[in-house]
Amino acid sequence: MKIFRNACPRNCYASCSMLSYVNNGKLIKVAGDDRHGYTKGSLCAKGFAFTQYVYHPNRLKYPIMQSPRGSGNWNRISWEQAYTIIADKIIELNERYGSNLASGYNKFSGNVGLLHYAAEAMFNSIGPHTKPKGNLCLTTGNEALKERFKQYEQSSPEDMAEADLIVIWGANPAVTNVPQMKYIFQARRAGAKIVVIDPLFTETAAKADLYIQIKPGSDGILALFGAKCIAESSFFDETYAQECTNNFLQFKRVIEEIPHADKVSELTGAPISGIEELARLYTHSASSVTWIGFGMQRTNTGGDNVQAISTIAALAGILHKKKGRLFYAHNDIEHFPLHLLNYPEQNHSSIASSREIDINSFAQSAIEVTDPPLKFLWIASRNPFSQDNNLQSWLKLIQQLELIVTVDLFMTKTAEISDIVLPAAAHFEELDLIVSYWHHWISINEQSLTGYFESKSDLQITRELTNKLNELSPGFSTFPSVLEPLDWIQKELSPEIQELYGIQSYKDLLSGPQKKKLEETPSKEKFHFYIPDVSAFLKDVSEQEESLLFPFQMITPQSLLKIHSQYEQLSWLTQADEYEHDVVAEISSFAAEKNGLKSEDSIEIYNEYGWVEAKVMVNAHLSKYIVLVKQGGNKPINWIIVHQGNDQCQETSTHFYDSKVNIRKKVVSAGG
Ligand SMILES: Nc1nc2c(c(=O)[nH]1)N[C@H]1C(S)=C(S)[C@@H](COP(=O)(O)OP(=O)(O)OC[C@H]3O[C@@H](n4cnc5c(=O)[nH]c(N)nc54)[C@H](O)[C@@H]3O)O[C@H]1N2
Ligand SMILES: Nc1nc2c(c(=O)[nH]1)N[C@H]1C(S)=C(S)[C@@H](COP(=O)(O)OP(=O)(O)OC[C@H]3O[C@@H](n4cnc5c(=O)[nH]c(N)nc54)[C@H](O)[C@@H]3O)O[C@H]1N2
Ligand code: SF4
Ligand SMILES: [Mo]
Repeated sequence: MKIFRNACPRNCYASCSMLSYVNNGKLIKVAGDDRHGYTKGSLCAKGFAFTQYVYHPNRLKYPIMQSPRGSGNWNRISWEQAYTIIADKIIELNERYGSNLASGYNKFSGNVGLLHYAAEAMFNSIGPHTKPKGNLCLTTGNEALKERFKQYEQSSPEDMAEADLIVIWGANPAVTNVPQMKYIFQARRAGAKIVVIDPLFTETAAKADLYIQIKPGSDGILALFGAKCIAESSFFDETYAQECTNNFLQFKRVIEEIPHADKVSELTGAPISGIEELARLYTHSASSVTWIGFGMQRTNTGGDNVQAISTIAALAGILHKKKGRLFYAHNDIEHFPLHLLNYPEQNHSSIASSREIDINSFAQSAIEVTDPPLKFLWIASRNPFSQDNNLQSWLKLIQQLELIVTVDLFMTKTAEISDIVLPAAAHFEELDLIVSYWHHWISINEQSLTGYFESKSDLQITRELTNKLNELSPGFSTFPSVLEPLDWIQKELSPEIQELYGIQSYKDLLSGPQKKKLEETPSKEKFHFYIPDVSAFLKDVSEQEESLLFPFQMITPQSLLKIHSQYEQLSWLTQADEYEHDVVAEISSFAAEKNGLKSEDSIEIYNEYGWVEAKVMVNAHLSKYIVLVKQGGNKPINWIIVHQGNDQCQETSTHFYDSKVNIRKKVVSAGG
């Protein structure tokens, strides 16, 4: 039996490191790694289910091709055939249009390892092409925090255990960040109060001392009210506040306009007692934590709300001489050279650079670009036909594409509409480096298994495709395909990174993950207060009031036993037939009564983009404004979700929760 050190490569806060137990080349067990100072040996159920994931009967074994597209008429092809078809197409498009702009890719978060930027490197190596720009998870919040702090530095989430108050705005760690819960419980055992502010009574809310059910998108006004209470408290030291910030006096003038608790209650739907208790807890806390979740910034008003919440966090911090902390996410990954992501683009004689398309409106924008139109799409680490918004535009996009290649481990909704599907390696089958966006630990992911049938790592696929391109058209790609995975790892562990993590080589990571050296006091910069136009802000919140046509806001949050569309075919985690089940629409008792519905009734959830059939589940905890639906499944709800963007053309995350819908009973025809 051999034991290897791996790291979970999912787009998950925890980036757990794990041990894989391999006997005669077979993975027999996965365990948490107790050398990881943050996860301390824990894994979630998805981590433990990797032994089933790796050998799942639905895992893709060989390159396959279908004709015609979408027919399900798949045939096995060799890697050599696959590379030849793909390289021929890229080269032919280049000859047709005089550049590679007609070739492009869409990639996101299937595997977040640093060596998974191989596709980006390969495309850069062939010169200007079409690529996605942005991040659909967390950009809105990131941009908002950049306005408040020039450089937002997040302290160790392990320190949450020492807080006396933890206020969680729109995050659901009991589902999305399981290892963090032990620090929250530790704080609670030592007497801390836990507050959860969320439109849904989540698994995290169920563990809280105070739960505030809020109307989606109205956090800002609640936060500003709390900020006013802190600033007006008798303990508050204004002189110190002026020293720590650069526009406190300007902010003080805004405070006058912030309404009283009764108006805040009317606008947010939160009870006055809850609002006052929140303000009291913040005012009396000596070491508060304010946690801004990704969930609460998935709307058009999300950015403003993040700014308002960072204000209450800053004031709480100032009140107790910098002892209050703010958590969102960090960008430690940007310390790394990211040689693959930043691989220099090959020069083109007349085109300066690649064509960038906003990832939030990828398909819609891709159909709009012409000269040349997008004709070849490479999809990796991504399942847009389940997880993206605006799927009607995706349908149009695929009609214009001459070749779609998807690299994945399973036959996803996206693979189903592709021409060629290439089998990707699982993380045990490749070497990689994993950097979290939440804690500050780095983990190596050793290769513990040989490839599953003919699957290959994304990096290996890139290397081989590059060779084929250069064989057919010498000099087409500049990608150094001779470099091995370990060469890329060593390039990432530059002298600066070694210094930052206190290591001398990758070998140090083989004996355990390492933590980045953190500065003693993060956020040393002065806080710059958010100065909202309060009356416009209030108007925005009240205008969100009921639309008669689409009175419900549809929230489609993350699920405990899945990562987006992943793992939904694993019987260890879901009921075998759950994938095939109807969509379940949770509605409030109020909505059920008003629409004459009961649990198990068949309905349609609809809006201007279409409709999706669903089964009703009446949820007594649900607010009357909300319809709650899970992501993924065989009939993804994303068919009726469209990101509207914002008027200011700012960089944002996708506004998945700005989705207004209505419901209607499904009419069953006489024939049944
Ligand atoms: N098990 C599991 N874990 C995951 C993932 C997964 O799919 N499954 N995905 C990972 C990824 S990629 C991400 S981005 C993170 C997301 O992590 P989280 O942000 O924790 O998760 P979400 O489910 O997006 O949203 C959290 C909460 O925000 C609430 N919310 C929505 N709108 C508002 C609002 O206006 N105000 C307030 N106060 N709350 C609001 C929702 O009701 C929801 O309960 O999770 C990561 N972890
Ligand atoms: N309705 C709704 N939609 C949402 C959200 C929401 O809250 N509501 N959340 C959004 C968020 S925050 C996110 S992050 C996105 C996630 O969007 P996606 O990243 O598209 O979602 P996943 O379902 O995780 O799909 C990743 C795919 O990558 C594959 N994969 C895994 N490992 C590898 C690998 O090593 N190589 C290759 N080539 N493929 C691999 C997986 O099998 C899977 O099919 O979903 C978004 N969509
Ligand atoms: S999904 Fe998240 S919590 Fe679960 S094992 Fe992976 S990193 Fe850890
Ligand atoms: Mo995400």
